[in-house]
Amino acid sequence: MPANLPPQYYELEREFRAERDTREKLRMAEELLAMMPKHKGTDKLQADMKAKISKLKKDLEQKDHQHGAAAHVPAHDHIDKEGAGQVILIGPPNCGKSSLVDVLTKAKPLVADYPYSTREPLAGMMVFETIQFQLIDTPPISSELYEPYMTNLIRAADIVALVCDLSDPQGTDALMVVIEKLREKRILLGAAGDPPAEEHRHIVKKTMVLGHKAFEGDFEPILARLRTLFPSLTILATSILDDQSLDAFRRGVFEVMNIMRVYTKHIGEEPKLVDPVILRRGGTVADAALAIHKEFLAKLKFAKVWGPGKFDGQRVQHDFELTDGDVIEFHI
Ligand SMILES: Nc1nc2c(ncn2[C@@H]2O[C@H](COP(=O)(O)OP(=O)(O)OP(=O)(O)O)[C@@H](O)[C@H]2O)c(=O)[nH]1
Ligand SMILES: [Mg+2]
Repeated sequence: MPANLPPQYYELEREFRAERDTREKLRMAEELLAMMPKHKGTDKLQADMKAKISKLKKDLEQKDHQHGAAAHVPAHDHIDKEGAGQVILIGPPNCGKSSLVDVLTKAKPLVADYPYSTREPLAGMMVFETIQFQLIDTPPISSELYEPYMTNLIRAADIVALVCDLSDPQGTDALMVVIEKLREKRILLGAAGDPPAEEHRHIVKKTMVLGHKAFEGDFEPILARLRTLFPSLTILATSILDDQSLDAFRRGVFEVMNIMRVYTKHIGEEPKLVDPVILRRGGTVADAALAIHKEFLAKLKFAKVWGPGKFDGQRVQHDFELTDGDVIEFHI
């Protein structure tokens, strides 16, 4: 019986054979298996791929074990998420990624006036009003360097902040190298949504673009070029020397994350306006209750809400849509 595999299968299989990084190879093998139509004609192929997956897993375990035993080399391809969202800063060498993480968080990455200074990822927390976002500083991406673990790190992040050096006349060319490199790894930088049909195996990573080292020299033309190159993306001009631009970045992350904050209060008490429940925009009273506890939602009778566009203490039902900054009092 013919296997009837889709053409994309053969394409991915070629990449799979060429790939040298074990973790990436394992990911591809799993993707290949998922792509196989499940019928008699592919029984043998499926079994072969399952065997390859199990061998790759074993190799990976062995590698991790060796690393662990030898020098406790940390695995760089995963950083536990903290806060309301994880933002990975990526870009060409020397564009200012580490400087941004340095001024926006308490982390202390190496900042240097020479390229390729960052060798490994480093996370820090950035405060935005009443919540925090996790920023990840990363090694540069260029035609000379691509750390294989970057693929998994970027895939896992909530948002990519693509940093372009506005003081470098070749800044946008260097950016294109980054974009192409990621396309090879089947990551498209864009607004959220499905990848174009011809690239359906790619994932689209929500991206914002930072025109960095702004407000000095002749920065406007490159900024304008960024706007032309990425018409659908949020583009911000930033400088570590300009606090207003850094505040705009904090808010920009919040906007691109497409989340909102809802503050809960006990009956008869004043709201404390700290530690909000984080919801997707457009979330309802029921979503807020569920975010607290499943049982809470089951017991909920109604809620009272304070916020713009509502009567103070307006009594609302489960499907009432909340907005950022609302205060809510649950009645169970
Ligand atoms: N004028 C100006 N210089 C900046 C700004 N941000 C960073 N720099 C300088 O740019 C250089 C590179 O900064 P880094 O933060 O180390 O750059 P990076 O992107 O982390 O570099 P790699 O880790 O090597 O890829 C340093 O000399 C910084 O002082 C800025 O907003 N304005
Ligand atoms: Mg750096």
